Amino acid sequence: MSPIYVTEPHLPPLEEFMPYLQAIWDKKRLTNSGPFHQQLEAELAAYLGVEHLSLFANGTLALVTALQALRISGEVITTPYTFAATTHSLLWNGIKPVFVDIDPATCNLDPRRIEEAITPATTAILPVHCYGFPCDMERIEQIADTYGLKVIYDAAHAFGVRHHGESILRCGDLSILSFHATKVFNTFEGGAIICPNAKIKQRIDYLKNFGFADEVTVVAPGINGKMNEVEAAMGLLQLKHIDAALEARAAIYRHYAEALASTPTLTLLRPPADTDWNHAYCPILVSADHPISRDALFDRLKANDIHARRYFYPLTSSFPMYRGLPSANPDRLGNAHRIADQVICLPIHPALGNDDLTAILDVLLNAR
Ligand code: T4K
Repeated sequence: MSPIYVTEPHLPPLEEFMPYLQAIWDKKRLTNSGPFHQQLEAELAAYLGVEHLSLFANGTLALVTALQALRISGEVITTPYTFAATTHSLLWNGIKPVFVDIDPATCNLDPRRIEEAITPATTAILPVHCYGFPCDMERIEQIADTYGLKVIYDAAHAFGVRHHGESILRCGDLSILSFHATKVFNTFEGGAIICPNAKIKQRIDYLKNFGFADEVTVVAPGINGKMNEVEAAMGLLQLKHIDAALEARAAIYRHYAEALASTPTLTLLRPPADTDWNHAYCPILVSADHPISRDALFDRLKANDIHARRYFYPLTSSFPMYRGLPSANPDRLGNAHRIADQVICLPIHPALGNDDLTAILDVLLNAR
């Protein structure tokens, strides 16, 4: 059998991509808000049910720019249970991350712990919809309103997720998406900032293009965060296939759920009730009384050429550049450490076949 990876990018048939490439070759428009870029911004906003979005070269530049756009400074409250990019985006803006523990039920920032972390230097909250599981947005935004804080959601995992029938991307001041190869919807590399109005989109569009407002006017110290035409074209093609890809993921998750139902020491994590989820990841927790440890199980899968991942271990608060912060003290982040020590993300992607699932479950359920 060939190796099985935690994910595999969904790629539409190559022949469907060729007409897009031909159009790019014909027009010689490669980047800087070309026609495919403009078309993808409009089609994605419509598909996701949001007002506006600004495309980016990747999710990390989208995060860095979102913080710039809202002029965030000082301290920002965030989760340690995330990918490096979330926390690093703060440091790249000279902002001090303040880690707050997670709710073990959702793996997301625990709103009950936010208020005690607020200081006079706090300007914003940067929660993550981890695995595409919606944060407790109502409570987070109540706190933000009370204390006059901005909220930027790292929604890198949350493409297309709805909660109570509404897109979760509409919440907070801004949200960012990632369209990396490993994501539900990919443009090879890519990302976006979801913007609630045209005014903020305009500022973000300036910021991602060096701060140019027109040929001779530079209004901000912007960066080069632009998505190119080949990536935008890939996004347009991916949109034609996304519903089938999401359905294939849901079917795989259901298969895992049925197979793991009678093994209480392997717990499948689930989104909160009334979530129209995207099955971006398939996280399970290996409890302490499981016959073998999480790491031994992870190694056993690897020995069988099944490359699961421990997203998100280690916590970003344990990285050398953050672990000296008072808020990175493991005693304050008990839930995050416990989940990071128990989690394995199982392979899930549209091309995963029944034979693959049988092989994965065979190792998972029989490893002693
Ligand atoms: N915020 C959050 C919460 C995020 O999770 C991320 C990214 C970001 C922000 C930043 O967004 P971007 O700037 O990346 O757009 C991966 C991804 O590189 C990263 O995008 C993602 N989160 C993170 C959770 O996962 P790695 O180090 O695990 O990637 P890698 O290369 O080990 O890939 C995992 C598996 O996927 C491979 O074993 C095989 C498969 N794969 C991967 C690639 C790149 C393929 O089959 N083809 C490919 O081209 O970080």
